[in-house]
Amino acid sequence: MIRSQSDCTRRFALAKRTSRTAFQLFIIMTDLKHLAQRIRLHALRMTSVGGSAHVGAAMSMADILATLYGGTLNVDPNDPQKPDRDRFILSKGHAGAAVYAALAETGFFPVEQLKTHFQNGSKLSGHVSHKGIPGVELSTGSLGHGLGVATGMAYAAKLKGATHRVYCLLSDGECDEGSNWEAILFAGHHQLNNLVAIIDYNKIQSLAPVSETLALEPFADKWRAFGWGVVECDGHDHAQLRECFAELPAQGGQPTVVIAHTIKGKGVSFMENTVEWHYFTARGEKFDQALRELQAAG
Ligand SMILES: Cc1ncc(C[n+]2csc(CCOP(=O)(O)OP(=O)(O)O)c2C)c(N)n1
Ligand SMILES: [Mg+2]
Repeated sequence: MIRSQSDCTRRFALAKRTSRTAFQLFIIMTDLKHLAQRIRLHALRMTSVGGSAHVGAAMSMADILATLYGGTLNVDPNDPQKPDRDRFILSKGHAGAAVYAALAETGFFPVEQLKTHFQNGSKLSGHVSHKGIPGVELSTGSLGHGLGVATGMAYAAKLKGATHRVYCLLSDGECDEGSNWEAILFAGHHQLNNLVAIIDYNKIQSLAPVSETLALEPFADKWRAFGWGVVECDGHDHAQLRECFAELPAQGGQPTVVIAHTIKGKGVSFMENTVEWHYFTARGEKFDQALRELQAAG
């Protein structure tokens, strides 16, 4: 069990350096579960105290973030700007609370700072910002722009002969925007096998299901048709996520998309699979119940 932030950081560093026994693997899985739960707990508190929205969006992607920051990304909290670091861009910037939580939990800045989220004068804005926040590569919030930037970064890395990867986490609703499909076309054409798109496929957008707003299916086929390697997984299963990320690129000379099937609001019973908890803020009895459920699971 992760007892503290430094415990968590030390374990992941150790696991990265050593060859893993079954026991070590068990420890990693346990740690990822606890990291994900801590991200959820922070996101709940941050959005409630600050009175911001998008808690369901943060819960949905907590396991993806835990897997990325818990050993997948080549990033260093002690040297956040090192040139060969992997780049991570959150395109669904409205769920920035979860990224701030993941960064704080893995040592990029003090966990204490999370308490300032969405307060006047705070650097931790509701939509994720890179200004003054180590570990954040790009401010986002206007949907449909993250993948275009990530694609440009991956293209530039290729031209320079750099070996790092560029990861971009998108929402499903944002895939209704045409700007993404231009980036997808470009990345396929240029065979950017250093680019990884991850879709938080929770099937719900802000006011309605994605299938009723502008349907994406057959989603995987569309990516394949644009020249991407496609892998699908349960976006709450750390072992499956780790496996997807361990085998990049999915197809030799192609960019990869990981379509992660998720549940919006995952981890809090009354938030799961609901449209309302995209914008609602948990207060009073709702906050207490959510806290109890997350603490019991973690
Ligand atoms: C260009 C743009 N239009 C509208 C919005 C307002 N908005 C915020 S979140 C959201 C949709 C949320 O659903 P989804 O994209 O599926 O993300 P999820 O929260 O489910 O991960 C919208 C339309 C925005 N942020 N940017
Ligand atoms: Mg969605």
